[in-house]
Amino acid sequence: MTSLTSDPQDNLQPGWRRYFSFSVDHKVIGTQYLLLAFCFFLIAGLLAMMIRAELLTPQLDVVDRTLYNGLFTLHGTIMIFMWILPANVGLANYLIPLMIGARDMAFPVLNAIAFWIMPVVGLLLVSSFFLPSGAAQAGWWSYPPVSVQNPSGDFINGELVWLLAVALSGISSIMGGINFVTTIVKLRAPGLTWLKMPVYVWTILSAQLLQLFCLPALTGAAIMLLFDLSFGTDFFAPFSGGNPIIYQHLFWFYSHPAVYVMALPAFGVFSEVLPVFARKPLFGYKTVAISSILIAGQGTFVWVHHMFTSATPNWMRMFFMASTMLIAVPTGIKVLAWTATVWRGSLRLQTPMLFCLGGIVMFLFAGITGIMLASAPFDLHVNNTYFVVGHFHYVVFGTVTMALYGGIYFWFPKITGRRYNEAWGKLHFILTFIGANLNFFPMHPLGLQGMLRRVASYAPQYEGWNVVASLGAFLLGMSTLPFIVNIIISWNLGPAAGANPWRSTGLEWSTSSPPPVENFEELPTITEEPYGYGRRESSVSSL
Ligand code: HEM
Ligand SMILES: [Cu+2]
Repeated sequence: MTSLTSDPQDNLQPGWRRYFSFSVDHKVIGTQYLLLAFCFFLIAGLLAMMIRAELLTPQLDVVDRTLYNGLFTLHGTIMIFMWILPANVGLANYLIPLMIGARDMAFPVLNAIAFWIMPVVGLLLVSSFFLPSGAAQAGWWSYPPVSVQNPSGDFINGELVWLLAVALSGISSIMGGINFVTTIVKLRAPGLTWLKMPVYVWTILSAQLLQLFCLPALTGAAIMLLFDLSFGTDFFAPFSGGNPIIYQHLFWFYSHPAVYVMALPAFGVFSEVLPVFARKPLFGYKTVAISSILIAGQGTFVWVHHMFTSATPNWMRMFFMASTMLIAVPTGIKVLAWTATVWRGSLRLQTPMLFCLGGIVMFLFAGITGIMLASAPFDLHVNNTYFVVGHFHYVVFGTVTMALYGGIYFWFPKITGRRYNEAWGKLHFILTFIGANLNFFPMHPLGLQGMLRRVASYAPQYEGWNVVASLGAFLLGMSTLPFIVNIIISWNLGPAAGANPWRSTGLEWSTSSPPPVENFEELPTITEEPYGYGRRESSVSSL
């Protein structure tokens, strides 16, 4: 065993001030990512409330069409690039070195640089609303030809700022990918073989390999599109001979796998939380671990399911329909394993567990509508309708945001050294679960009845379900209040948590809360399999 000395480079500021400093400690950076991402979650949520306020009635009454386009474009973009992705990176940054028994990430300075790019990305996106020509209006996918039209003639316009922001966030994420993959491959503690790694580490490895492999396609495409828009090139602009379909391929070559970059860490959180609150080992650990790599591998061969209506030849539709449906296999394995893990367990329904169970239920629903959409004949009918919007919100909110909440509650005692308030946590869960289903379920019947997405006004026949959805959205907006109050008060005044309040067997719980700068007093040596609940219950309770 190697003993560790503290690193003079860590420059830890006292108290909250450290989160505003250029720290290279992965725990500070992880928390910085989480705090930044949550602020932008609130901003994008506010944009969603404005969208839902407009959709409360069939007429155009709250905003004008130009602003509405900017609202949904920036809502989607900020939610993805400034909430889900960086929040996942933040949690992983905090946890990965602790879970593999390392003292930090492989490249701490690169880690800090990758983080500090993100506030710039967020500011660029939000500030674009204040440009004379307004924010980008081409939707979060920014398809040409809409995205290369510049009716205002201004050189600095919303679309240009949008493209810069997306390219920058891509550069930050590629830096992160290099760092995570190197850390997991090279810095595992002695004895931590591949098949002893916690499932969360497997999911982050899979997700970050996808970032490295696929993200350059989007970052490159965004830069090329920027040239088309601002410097008159014609890669994708159809009026001068460019090919807009190539842009769609490059966009989805990343943005489908991006769904797994967002969802795999959520699967990791479910796999960590369930065994602790069911007091049972994770069912089928090895299969669950390997299925993450399978999902990532298969996930790079399905992107054309977003392009069934883009003049795609039939053979291609058939291929991508089949490849998409095949992903249900490794995904189904996970759902089965989670079900078997809680089956006949002595469940403790505390807040992290509630969010994970709620998230799995909503993921099951998203999986079913996903299989429906994978079928090309069905997709031809509902493409560009609210059915699609409903489906992916069950993924990005119902699954990933719920898992993030669950993970934040679960690791809150580790990060802060304090306990959160359980009653406020449960209230938060109930409001969120009801709000989310009221908000996103009605989108499915609306889509099946033909209501198009990205419209600020609609035919009166759609009003009923839209009222339900908007009320659900406002409830969802309010649901964040007990969370914010709980986090702020508990972080300052909560009772001390101790090293291992959940009596978990995970390595991150074997060090103090919060962990010392160098994470472990001594580098641990790993001898046991993960998830020793039940098997090792007696030794655990002596902790
Ligand atoms: C907080 C609750 C949320 C509400 C009330 C909400 C509501 C909506 C609505 C109504 C639309 C459709 C706008 C339209 O087509 O006119 C939309 C689009 C979208 N939302 Fe959300 N959403 C929420 C959370 C999220 C989250 C967590 C994500 C995470 C990625 C997300 C990502 C998107 C994306 C990518 C679009 C598509 C934008 C586009 O069409 O270009 N949303 N949202
Ligand atoms: Cu996809």
